Formats: sequence, C-alpha cells, structure tokens
Amino acid sequence: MTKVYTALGSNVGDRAKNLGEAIRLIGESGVRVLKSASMYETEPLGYVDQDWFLNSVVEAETELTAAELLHKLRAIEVRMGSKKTFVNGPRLIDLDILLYGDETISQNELQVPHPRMLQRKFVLVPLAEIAPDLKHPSWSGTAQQMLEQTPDRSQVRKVT
Ligand code: PH2
Ligand code: MG
Ligand code: MG
Repeated sequence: MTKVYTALGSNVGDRAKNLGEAIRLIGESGVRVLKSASMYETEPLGYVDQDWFLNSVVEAETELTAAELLHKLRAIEVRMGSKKTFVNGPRLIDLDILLYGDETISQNELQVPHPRMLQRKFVLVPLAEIAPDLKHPSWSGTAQQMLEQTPDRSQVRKVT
C-alpha cells in the first residue's frame, strides 16, 4: 500500500458538486480515500482572467502504481466531461497527483512531487490542514513549514 496525496480543482459549473463527485469516483478506482481537506475558494494562478477555483486535497492509499493512478485520475476527468481548454485555463475538474509515497518520479507524463506544489497556496493550505507533519525526502521541512515558507501571496479562503 502506498500513501498518496491528490489535489482537486474546479472553476466551471457547480464547483463543490464537481469536487464531491471526483472524490466519490476516486474511491471507486482502486483507491481508499482516508481524509479529505475542506474546500477552499482560491484566486486563479497562472492565468488570472477566469473565475475563482474551489480546491481541496485528499489523502488516500492504493495498490495502484503511480502510472496506473495517473490514468485512473485522467479517466475520471474525461468521464466527468472536463475539457482542457489551455494551460492554466478554466477546468470543470482537474486531478493532480501531488505525492506518491516517498517517491520522486520524473517522466514526461508524470512528475512527483508535483513540480509547482510548493509555489501554490491552493495546494499547500489544504495539504497542511490534513497532514501538517507530512514530509518528503526532497523537502526542507514538513507540509506546514513548506506552507509557511511559500512565496505565494494569493488568496485562499476556507468555504466548508
Ligand atoms: N490550477 C491551475 C492553474 N491555476 N489556480 C487556482 N487557484 N487553483 C487551481 O487549481 C489552478 C490554478 C492549473 O491546473
Ligand atoms: Mg493542475
Ligand atoms: Mg492536471
């Protein structure tokens, strides 16, 4: 069993319903969801001229390989009707692997830890909520400390 952390984001349609549906489908994909963070309303990063996102993070365990997990998450995005418009653009649902155990993976399709997660409060705030003491070999501290050290000053507001 490997402990995994996945980020969820939505800024199209009923955002809360989309996150809830994605968590339900993740739980039906050979993954056991252990914890889910609150939902946070977050200012868009990267491409600013779009609606605010709802973001959350789930902690789970799985026997799937990282590549299998990636494909399951992609299948959920497609099944829910999410269309990738352009890089950093609006999304009905975006599911990203943040961490896969202690592993470091750098392949074209899959980079773990997620390469931008330490620069994103919309990831670090929900992650530190459910796993403040979490560590990864490539980090200088815990999830809580990485949040305290992030240069990101964008707005992240808890909604549930
Ligand atoms: N996802 C992006 C780009 N920008 N901004 C926020 N606030 N939340 C996101 O989930 C997000 C983003 C690309 O995946
Ligand atoms: Mg993303
Ligand atoms: Mg993605």
